Amino acid sequence: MTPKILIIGACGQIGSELTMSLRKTYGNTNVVAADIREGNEELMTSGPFEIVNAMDYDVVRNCVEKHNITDVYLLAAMLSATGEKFPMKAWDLNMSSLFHVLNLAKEGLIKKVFWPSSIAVFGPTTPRENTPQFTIMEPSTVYGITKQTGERWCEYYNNKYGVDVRSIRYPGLISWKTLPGGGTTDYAVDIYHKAIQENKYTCFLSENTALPMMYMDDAVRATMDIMDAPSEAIKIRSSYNLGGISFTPKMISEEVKKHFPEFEMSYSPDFRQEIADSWPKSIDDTSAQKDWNWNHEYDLKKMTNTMLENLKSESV
Ligand code: AKB
Repeated sequence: MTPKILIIGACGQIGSELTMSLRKTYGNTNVVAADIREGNEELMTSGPFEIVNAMDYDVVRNCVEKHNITDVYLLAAMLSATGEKFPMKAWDLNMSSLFHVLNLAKEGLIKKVFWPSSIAVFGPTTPRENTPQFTIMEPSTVYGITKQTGERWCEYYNNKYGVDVRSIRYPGLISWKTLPGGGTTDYAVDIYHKAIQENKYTCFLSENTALPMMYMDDAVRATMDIMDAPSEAIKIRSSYNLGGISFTPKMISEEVKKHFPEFEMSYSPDFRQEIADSWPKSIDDTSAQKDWNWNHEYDLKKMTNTMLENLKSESV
């Protein structure tokens, strides 16, 4: 049976690309995009679009009932850097939206839930190299605390109420279509825009700060694959580690220099440095590989070529 999908937070960095991929696979009319604000023309006109405040249970429920939704992808969230500026808002948004969707699934109104977690669930006491699936988790950001708490609740709703919830710990995501907003890994998107516009970039992290990252096409594929997998294959109901590529600001600037030899990178670390220093440098995702055949495709070189090609053709 074709699912009827609702994406909450469809106008954001992941949502805008995931919505179009899901529409391609399941048909435009079967994928409802929803957000608190309007998005780009293509997203709003290629299929159903609704204004939805993810914190308002009645609005979310009405939308689910109106469109006979079976699967919800909940992407609305406040990310790590903005979360540090507005801790209570981050907690309210990230937790209330999750409870609304989990409770709709518990009541039997929807069948399947996707909820993204993040490498932010890890903290300064976590082993930072090749971070295991199961390890010490003491997140030190509000965003990380919401994601860690959310993981516990997802697992609880699955164990106690049989809710079919699936989740991935996204690394930093890199894309050219929609800008990220308020994250610590955003530098790895900004750098490409600034390389094209100004041939220079001042990075808010120091040159040797390694973080796990992933190109958007891989992240979208992972999201669709985990949702497509048979329920019994999904053995972890908190959230799966997802590795991708690990690189530093210096490594990405060297890759950019291959395209723009005059490109200049400087460093001016701010409050986001402390956040980055509390996160893993690289991730072990063998559980995802084993359970639902995950494998990433993009490396730093291929990602840089793709980013610059697309941003260049957009700017002419
Ligand atoms: C952030 O930097 O806050 C996000 C994330 C890693 O979850 N990109």
